[in-house]
Amino acid sequence: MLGESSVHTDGCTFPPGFVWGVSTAAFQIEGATAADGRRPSIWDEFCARPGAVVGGDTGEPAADHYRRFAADVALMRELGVGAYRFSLAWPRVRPDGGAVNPAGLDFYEQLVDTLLAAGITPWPTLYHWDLPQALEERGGWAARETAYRFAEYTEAVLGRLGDRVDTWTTLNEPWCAAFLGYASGRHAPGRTEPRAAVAAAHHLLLGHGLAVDRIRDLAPGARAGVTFNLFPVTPVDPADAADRDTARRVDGLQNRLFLDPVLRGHYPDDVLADLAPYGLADVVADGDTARIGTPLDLLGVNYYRDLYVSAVPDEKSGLPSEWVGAEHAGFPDRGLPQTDSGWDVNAGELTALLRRLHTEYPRLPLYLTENGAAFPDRADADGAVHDHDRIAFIDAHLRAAHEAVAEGVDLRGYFYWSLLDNFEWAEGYAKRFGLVHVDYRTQRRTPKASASWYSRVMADNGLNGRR
Ligand code: IFM
Repeated sequence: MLGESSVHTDGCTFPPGFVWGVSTAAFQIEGATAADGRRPSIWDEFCARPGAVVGGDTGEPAADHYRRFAADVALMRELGVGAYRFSLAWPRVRPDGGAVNPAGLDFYEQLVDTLLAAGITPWPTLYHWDLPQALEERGGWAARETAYRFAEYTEAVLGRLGDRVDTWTTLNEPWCAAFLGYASGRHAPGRTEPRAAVAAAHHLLLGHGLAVDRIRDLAPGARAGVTFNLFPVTPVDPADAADRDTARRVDGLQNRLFLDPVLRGHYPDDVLADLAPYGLADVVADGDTARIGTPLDLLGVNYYRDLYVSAVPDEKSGLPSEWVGAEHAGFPDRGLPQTDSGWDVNAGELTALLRRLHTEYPRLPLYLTENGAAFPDRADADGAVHDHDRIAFIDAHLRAAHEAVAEGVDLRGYFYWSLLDNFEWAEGYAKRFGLVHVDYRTQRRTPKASASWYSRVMADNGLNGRR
């Protein structure tokens, strides 16, 4: 036991007040990419490049949520969703990174007010990867200036919504934004410049720290947090020094590069050494780490998979595996079941991850802000989807999360990714993560079997003894 806990393991019931939610992100569902003054983001530009996104898919029409948000909120209400985690599109709010576009803020104000009227807690994220293209043209996240523009964007959002939102998240998964965006080039802006990726990671974190300051100033009493995608890492051969060192490095770049400055106020020494050739120390100015380490109220954790690593470089780029994403790194196959994304399903490692966070970065409430899976869902003639694989996936991860809670880990919420099928970045629309099926031709929404199952879980505050 990690500490005193009043939680009973039998029945898999979560503590009172546990937050049950669903997650989405602006570019993945909104569509309407040219509406009401929105200007292009790096993802609009990336999607236009031949071969960048599977099937040539783009941010249009996505799930047309920009026009259908009221119906989507009504659907969430029917499902009994407690909190809705969504992101705001910076290119709607400050379309070129500069002047504010009031129409962009109007949209999010309506969304938030509609959620509040439906009794659903709005849980906004300020940055989920859609940087205004105009800022990319001035250097993107590799440029320090972008962190200051992010603070100004935060100011504009808080100025409008700071009086009615309780919990703010600054960034979603900065590892992806920095390393997939600027090193492997598999995400927008598609750059393959390792030094730029390292600078981007630091500037994202600096932007986070500056944004937290703005949140404190403009919404006193609101909670501020950040969301990281974190990975338990196991060496394939623990007896092999090279595999062990790969595991240390992968953990360093994918986990501790973000956790340590934010929660301990400094970069880890081994990561600074690993990244010395790529100039990490060169971009850290006096006072940055203090600003990045400004105290938070909660940590958002996105968990999809663990990593089972050995010392193999990425064939295409020659970069270390942790820079390109495990699915491209050529790590050995363990024979575990996999999702449609090719990700191993290993729920047990979620318990280990939560335990580690609780022990190594103590006293911070944790929320699972994303967990979910794409499966090759097949709709019947009437549109019904019997996605029992997704139900089994969520069930297993909730049991793993509950085990951590029963040990005393301060986990306070779970958000399924995602409410709707959506644009899965470089994979386009082919990968479906939703509880709700979207027919992209008609925009018809059909809740899958997992939606009614999850609706009961939320109502019961857990699995209620279900097997
Ligand atoms: O779709 C993404 C989301 O945008 C960020 N976290 C992982 C999800 C599934 O890949």
